[in-house]
Amino acid sequence: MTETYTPGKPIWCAGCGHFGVQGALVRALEKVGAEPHETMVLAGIGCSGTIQNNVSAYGYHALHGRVLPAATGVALANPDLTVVAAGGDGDGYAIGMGHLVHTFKRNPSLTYIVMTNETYGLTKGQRSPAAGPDPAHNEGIDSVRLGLSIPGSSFIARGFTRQAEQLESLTVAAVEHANAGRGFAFLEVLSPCVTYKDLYPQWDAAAYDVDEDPAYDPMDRAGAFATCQRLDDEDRIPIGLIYTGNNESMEARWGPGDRRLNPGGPDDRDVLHGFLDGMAS
Ligand SMILES: Cc1ncc(C[n+]2csc(CCOP(=O)(O)OP(=O)(O)O)c2C)c(N)n1
Ligand code: SF4
Ligand SMILES: [Mg+2]
Repeated sequence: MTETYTPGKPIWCAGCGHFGVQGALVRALEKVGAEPHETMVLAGIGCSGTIQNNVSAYGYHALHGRVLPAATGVALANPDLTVVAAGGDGDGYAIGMGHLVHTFKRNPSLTYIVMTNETYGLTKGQRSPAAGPDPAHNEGIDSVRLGLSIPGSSFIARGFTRQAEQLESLTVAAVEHANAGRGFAFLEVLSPCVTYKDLYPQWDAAAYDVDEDPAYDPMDRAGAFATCQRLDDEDRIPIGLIYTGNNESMEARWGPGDRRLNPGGPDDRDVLHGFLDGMAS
């Protein structure tokens, strides 16, 4: 299938940050050696969600906010696939937020890239949860600190489309983390919507690169949280590898071949087959 599939052309406005996210992802997949037939890109709705049309891989356009449960199912069903979920901050931090919290907690081995632009680009510029309620202040949801506060999380990074080389390295690190079976690799990307909310000037001024700070230790969860909190108080935004740890992944916890959501309960594959048999009869 992937041999005959020609990736689509992006439908994004000229200058949209999502081009940079896609470029970094395509280069990262090449670098880690993820072949198209061994890769699946799943995406949410929104301008960002169309990314799965444009990458040479298996693709899935999820229901609004539901990309993470779909991606978790794919990763569990075929652990040999490189699984990349992607979407916007509206998709991931509003209707999809419950799934993000529980995916941090469960720690399945897949990559999730969130293109944050503080707006709903596709539906013409409503405020996203990352923007917060008050346009004058940066009081939006910070998913980096959210992830740090959940003990099961194992990889948290933030890139910026203005920093293309770093974004590519972070994308490689995220995919490698997931492909090594080390758990959920969360990569938020500051990806401005130049049409409805051009944050390039503000984010250029506010970005603080923790990768360049020799005193910053990405293995120290509490230290990472304290640094992110302090930077936020100073109206700065940390970018770089924020946290990496060695928490057990979901599939390692479940054990090979065990697909039961309720330990001791029926195998979910039997439940599914029973359901399908019932539908067919
Ligand atoms: C169930 C449902 N509710 C609402 C919508 C309308 N809708 C389309 S895109 C979108 C938000 C997109 O914002 P974001 O995820 O941030 O992506 P962006 O366009 O900014 O890249 C919404 C609410 C929808 N498609 N489906
Ligand atoms: S509306 Fe905004 S997010 Fe959507 S393609 Fe245009 S610049 Fe990008
Ligand atoms: Mg958005």
